Amino acid sequence: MNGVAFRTCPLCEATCGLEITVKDGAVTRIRGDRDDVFSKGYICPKGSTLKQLHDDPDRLRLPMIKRGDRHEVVSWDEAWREVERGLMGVIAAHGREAVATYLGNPTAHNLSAMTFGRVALQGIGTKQRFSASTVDQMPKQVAAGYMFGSPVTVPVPDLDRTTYLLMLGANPYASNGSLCTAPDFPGRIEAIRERGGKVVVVDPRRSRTAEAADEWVPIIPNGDGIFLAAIVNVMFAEKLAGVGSHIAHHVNGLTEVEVALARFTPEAVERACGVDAATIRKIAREIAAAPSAAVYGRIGTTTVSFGTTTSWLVDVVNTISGNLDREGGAMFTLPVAGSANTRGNPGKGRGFRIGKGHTRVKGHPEVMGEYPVAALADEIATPGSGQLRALVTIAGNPVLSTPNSAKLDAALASLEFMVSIDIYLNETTRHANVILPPPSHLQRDHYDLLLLPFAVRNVANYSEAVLPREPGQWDEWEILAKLATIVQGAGVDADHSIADNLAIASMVNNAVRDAGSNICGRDPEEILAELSRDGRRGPARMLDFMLRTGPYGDAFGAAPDGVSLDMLRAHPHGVDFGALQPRIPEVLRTESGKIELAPPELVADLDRLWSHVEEITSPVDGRDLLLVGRRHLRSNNSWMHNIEVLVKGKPRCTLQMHPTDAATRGIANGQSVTVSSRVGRVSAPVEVTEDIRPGVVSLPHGWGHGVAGTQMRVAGEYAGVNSNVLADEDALDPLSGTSVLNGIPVSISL
Ligand SMILES: Nc1nc2c(c(=O)[nH]1)N[C@H]1C(S)=C(S)[C@@H](COP(=O)(O)OP(=O)(O)OC[C@H]3O[C@@H](n4cnc5c(=O)[nH]c(N)nc54)[C@H](O)[C@@H]3O)O[C@H]1N2
Ligand SMILES: Nc1nc2c(c(=O)[nH]1)N[C@H]1C(S)=C(S)[C@@H](COP(=O)(O)OP(=O)(O)OC[C@H]3O[C@@H](n4cnc5c(=O)[nH]c(N)nc54)[C@H](O)[C@@H]3O)O[C@H]1N2
Ligand code: SF4
Ligand SMILES: [Mo]
Repeated sequence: MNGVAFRTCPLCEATCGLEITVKDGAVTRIRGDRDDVFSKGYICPKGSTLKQLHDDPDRLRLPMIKRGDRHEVVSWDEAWREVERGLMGVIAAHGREAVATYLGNPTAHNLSAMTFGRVALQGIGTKQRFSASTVDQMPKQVAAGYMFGSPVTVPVPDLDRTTYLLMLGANPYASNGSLCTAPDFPGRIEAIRERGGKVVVVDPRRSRTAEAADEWVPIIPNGDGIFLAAIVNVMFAEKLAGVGSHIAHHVNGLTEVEVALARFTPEAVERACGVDAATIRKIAREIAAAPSAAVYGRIGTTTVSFGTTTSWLVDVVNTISGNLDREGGAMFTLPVAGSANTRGNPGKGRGFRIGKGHTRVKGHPEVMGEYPVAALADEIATPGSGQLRALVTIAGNPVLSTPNSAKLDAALASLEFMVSIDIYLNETTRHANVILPPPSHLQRDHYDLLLLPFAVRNVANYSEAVLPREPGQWDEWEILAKLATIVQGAGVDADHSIADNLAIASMVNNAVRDAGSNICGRDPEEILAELSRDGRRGPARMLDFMLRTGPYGDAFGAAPDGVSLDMLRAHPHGVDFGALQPRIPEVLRTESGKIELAPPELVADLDRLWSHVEEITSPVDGRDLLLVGRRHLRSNNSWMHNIEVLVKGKPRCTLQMHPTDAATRGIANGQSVTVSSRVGRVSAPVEVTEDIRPGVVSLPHGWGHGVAGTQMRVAGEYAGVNSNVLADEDALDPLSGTSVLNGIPVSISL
């Protein structure tokens, strides 16, 4: 094929449009698509490396089976037979609850996984589900669930219209943003300042984002909860609080919040959060006085022990400052392909609960149908009834991404059977009996089903595969459907399109019976026939259904100008449905039909939060420093380190340390030191820098390559160390099961 193709970058949450030139079947150039309705030509250094990723000789093209301590390439047929033997063997001997699943981050950027991941999980039929959510955003989802009734109803800062942005624990100059889909996030921040607004960044490190802001507030790690509690306190005490007439009738619990936070005065919390009372008061007054303001918290506020309560307080400040659901404040996207908050009864629902089950060994509650990944190693390694014997990983590398990695690494080695759907033989998949590789990112269709619902504009963008699949290569949805078919006991020869047909039929049947659907009462057969015309199947068929029944959908003819997959195909640069619009009360799914500003589960956590105020910040057993993480623009969690152009140059896996901390310990720049926590130790070179708060050190995650049995040559040359060897699997936010990955007590030895 020759020509130019347009495609959304699937690597991070920014969803940039790419312009890809193809000559004689090979990609010759990738640059930003200037006509993309959302990204307008913006691209970061990772976007153009989709070509290198596609060409990477280490990227798996064929399945592998582990024989002894080596992986050998096998045919798909052989791989499927081994999957059946292994998984059905474990199920026959120990039942379905002996099989665990782990879904990694790239599933969120993958149309196949977003549509057929569920099909695979239902096929496996286990409640032992784990994912990267509990080392990431789960606290935001739990807080949103309690406040707004659905865990997908997370408000996003209205970046393009706000006049004041308070950002905590996020570094979009490196990450390009998260749970706030905004291509060229840095440019959007700069625009706030250009139009006379103000940007304040709260972070123990002077990140690139902090550098670009008007003000850097160097907080003590895990201090954000009490810092925000004090901001709320000031707003009430100084009579600055007011939810605004636009939502006043839709808020429960305003007085309860005021009372519950009465003790969190700036003077009470300043020592524990490291931000002086005067600064806290000033920021509270600035937010209240700003024509519009948005508070936004991310990884540094969620992967801490008060993640959920902090995420709640972010939106309490947004609400009581009158900025929730209004232009320039914190708003709700209206997703084109629909979501849980566009379905069902507008304005009312069943609310949100956790704890439908508990983990066997340590009793952690279920949250959103899964258990904390921090519990996975114990559940595998602890003998007894209910012990996990098999694991299926889909696009995940938990050995580098999750706490007490050394323990998990050992536990994976003890499994009876493991299957990984992955493109690399890496630190995690080296334990897999079978690895099933999906096609490369350029060989698949794309739509950001999970990320566009958190975008700062209402947009839709569908892209078709740029390169064809190699003969015999299974698409990722087919791998997932086949896995579901096999694990349901249908045998390796059964046709996986049965799983596809059943799944779409069930979606259609539910919609025609749903009073809130735009196809309620229609003939399901007619809808199915229309969807399947021209042989359409798989994720494209499901996406077409979601678009047409979504808030802008064509309702299968009832709204002829509405959206369908064909309509998006005719718009390769995407379709922009405009800036965010107010959605309260329609977006709410609480039982009361109101915003619950003081959910009992969160108010109850305030005693624990208060104990943090009183805690003397003295060293724990000599561990006198707090470790935090960081990201780099040219990196992507653990898995893009095999691309030379991204990893070459100065080593990035360094331990950042303030000059005072280095001097008191006699440490020179570049010197290698040992970092120890309760659970492990690693050695890393020190990078002495003023850009970090004294008492805090920073090591990035996702490194620690070059392990025996992996096949990632470049990553092995830039191995670095695995920071999650230091993360404690027992340190969790109890409300969401999310691990403490920031603010880990550590000590340094030479
Ligand atoms: N200390 C510390 N730890 C952290 C974090 C932190 O900030 N600090 N961040 C946490 C966060 S936010 C996250 S999201 C997690 C990530 O945790 P994980 O999702 O477990 O890890 P990733 O590094 O994203 O690994 C992705 C895996 O998917 C594979 N892959 C890539 N693309 C595809 C694809 O299209 N299909 C398939 N099947 N496989 C694919 C890669 O080869 C790799 O094995 O890490 C968490 N861990
Ligand atoms: N280049 C690149 N982009 C990525 C990724 C990547 O690995 N590389 N990963 C993607 C993923 S999966 C995610 S979830 C997003 C994450 O996106 P972000 O949330 O923006 O994550 P980070 O860039 O790690 O920024 C987190 C910041 O929190 C600070 N911090 C640490 N502890 C605390 C604390 O207690 N309080 C406060 N206030 N700050 C603290 C850290 O110093 C750091 O600057 O990025 C995504 N984009
Ligand atoms: S910012 Fe994210 S979406 Fe945009 S080009 Fe870079 S990796 Fe791709
Ligand atoms: Mo993440």
